[in-house]
Amino acid sequence: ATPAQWRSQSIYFMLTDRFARTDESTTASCDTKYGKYCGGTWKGIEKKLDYIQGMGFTAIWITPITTQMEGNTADGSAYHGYWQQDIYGLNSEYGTADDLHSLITALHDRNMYMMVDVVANHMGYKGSGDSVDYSVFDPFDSQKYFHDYCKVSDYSNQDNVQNCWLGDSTVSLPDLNTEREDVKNLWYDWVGSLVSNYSIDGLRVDTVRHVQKDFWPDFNKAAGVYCVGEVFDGDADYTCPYQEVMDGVLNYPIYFPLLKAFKSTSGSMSDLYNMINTVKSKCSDSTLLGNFIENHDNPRFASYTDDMALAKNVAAFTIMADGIPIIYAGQEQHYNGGSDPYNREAVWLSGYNTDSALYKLIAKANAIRSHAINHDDRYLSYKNYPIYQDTTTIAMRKGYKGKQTITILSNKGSNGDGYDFNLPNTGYDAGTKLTEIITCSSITVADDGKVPVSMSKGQPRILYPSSELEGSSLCS
Ligand code: ABC
Repeated sequence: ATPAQWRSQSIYFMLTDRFARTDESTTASCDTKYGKYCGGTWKGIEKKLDYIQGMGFTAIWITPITTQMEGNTADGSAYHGYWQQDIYGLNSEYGTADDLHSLITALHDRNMYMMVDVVANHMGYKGSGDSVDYSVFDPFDSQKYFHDYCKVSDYSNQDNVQNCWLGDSTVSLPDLNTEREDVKNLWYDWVGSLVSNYSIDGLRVDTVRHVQKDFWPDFNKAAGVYCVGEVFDGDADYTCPYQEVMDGVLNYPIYFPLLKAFKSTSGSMSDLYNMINTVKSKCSDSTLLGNFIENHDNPRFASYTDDMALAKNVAAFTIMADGIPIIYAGQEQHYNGGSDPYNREAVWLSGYNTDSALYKLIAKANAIRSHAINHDDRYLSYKNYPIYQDTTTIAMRKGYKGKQTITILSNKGSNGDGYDFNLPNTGYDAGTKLTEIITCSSITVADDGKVPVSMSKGQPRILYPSSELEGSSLCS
């Protein structure tokens, strides 16, 4: 699928090993601290597509599928999929090629997309960087394909970031010499075949900042589908330029101020307000970025605060702002694991509860977003912008006049006092009847054009013109 087709999607991201098992167990133990395989499979995912679609997701992103380093180490095993050794084989722990085909067919039958994670920067080796037996790798079976061993040690030095190795002395990540023509061509051929063999719709590309920029345009072209790259850096001046070499990047610039604004009841709204504008001006297309507040590399949101209202607000932001929403499996169950590996809890242990507060909030936000998209084909290209802030509130608008959504977020938290205020700059005409989507209450725009908003217990608010809701089951 193309970038334009991806723009309207909403992604549910999961570690294949941790989402669902073929036996559909909801009790199989999975102690994150050991870093071992817990038994999640592609068949398991296929059996739980109702659960995913029930939240309004239209796509899934799964962790890498290639054959991995075997065995266990002090750093755990390759259950996450980022320690590949044979790029042509599949990780048999997750199932067979038939299972993967079957999952993708099942997604396509539901008009959903499959995004697969790919790693071109490195392989994975059980042992230190100076002890690698290169013959275990397919196809990169000789030292000549790799950069000389040195450790990534200085993220302010781009040569060091690109030419040295990630990992540690227990599991090293031999860093491919992606300047070599043969290495480039092997990757471009590989990615084209992978996408066509499995009918993959999009790719999440790992460690993009660790490979020289000029490697990526041809990689993205060879893939022939939307690619979203991981550039783990909060500086928009650093991260946005990667959108010149790849369709999209994960929105790390927003991630940090978003987290800061909502992880406590005293976070800064102005940093977030400013970053929305910064990203819009520095990235070539903010509507093709991947928005998230959780992933497998960072502590869960609920590890900072167990406040449900704050968790709802960040989820609402992720879905209603510019870009493609990405929710990390387990976020909807308010999982609260800390840093890697504790943030990789098995989702089955939640019993796939569809009554959880966040499951329902995410479903609502995805539903109003989809409705707004289907209702106005220009909705997605309208760039979201912040229209209001005070010390605990931020509001933003997306969409052309008469069909815009207004999202109002608060970091007062569940114990926050109720307050009313008149929201300016929404663009709605005086007298317009609005529906507040979270509570399904009605509001009329005042004569002066301001919207009387009633905030309570730190809950988010999403406004939309009531007359435009026709054809939607929301609040009917
Ligand atoms: C883990 C732990 C190790 C532990 C080991 C057992 O397991 O990290 O401490 O010892 C995979 C596995 C991991 C495993 C690693 C290494 O491999 O999933 O469990 O490590 O063996 C991607 C994937 C990630 C994956 C890999 C490797 C890459 O999403 O799951 O990890 O294929 C860097 C990379 C980034 C990578 C990330 C984990 O590490 O750039 O690609 N993610 C700074 C740097 C970032 C750096 C980050 C974390 O630190 O700029 O480039 O990411 O090390 C902000 C700044 C940021 C800054 C942050 C910390 O602060 O703006 O720039 O990020 O303010």
